[in-house]
Amino acid sequence: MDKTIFWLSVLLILSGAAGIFITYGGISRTFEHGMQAVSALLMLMGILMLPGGIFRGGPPSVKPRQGLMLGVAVFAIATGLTFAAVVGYGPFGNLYKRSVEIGEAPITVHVSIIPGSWDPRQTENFVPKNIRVILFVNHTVVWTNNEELDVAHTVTSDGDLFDSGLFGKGESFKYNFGREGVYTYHCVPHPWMRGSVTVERVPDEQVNAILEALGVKQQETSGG
Ligand SMILES: [Cu+2]
Repeated sequence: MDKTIFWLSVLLILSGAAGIFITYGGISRTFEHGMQAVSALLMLMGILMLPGGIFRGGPPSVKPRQGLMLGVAVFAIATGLTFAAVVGYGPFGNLYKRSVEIGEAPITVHVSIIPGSWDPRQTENFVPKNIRVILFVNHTVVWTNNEELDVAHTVTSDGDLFDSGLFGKGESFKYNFGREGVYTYHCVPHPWMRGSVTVERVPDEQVNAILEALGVKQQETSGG
């Protein structure tokens, strides 16, 4: 076992983990993308170096009991961190909340809640029903209640991501989608009213090309 390589790789993994923790914790947002990339790289280097440190010059000479305890400790920490990330606990909470922090897109997409949507026989309610948007191009969606009668609707995410609450005739609800994915939604008082938003992410150059082609003035894409 090579102690220098071992501790260096542990240091790399820890600093990488710290970097990822900090960016996901929303402490530093300015350098978010760069910092995540660097942190992930540090962590990867550490993980790749670790076996070299442990097995260099023969198998590790830890006593069975010590080795077992070390193994259990490392496993427990890794499991804990993974679990925290999956459920969005603590600093990982922002992993899921980031969708609402993105700000408005250069282009707004409109979905109409057409007259008679309150009636189950009206199968077209959210129009268009299934839409695709691109991050930083048109991730801002506005739903407008175009009922002729005084009927309120909601735009409620199936996955607890967004909920307009009831909004009446002539009113609208706006949401900025901040992460790629498929988001299905419904209306609470009229559960047969269903729709979906598919959010896609394309490389920055492509975003610029699309905006240029559409003649839209570009906005600052990084949050601040
Ligand atoms: Cu409704």
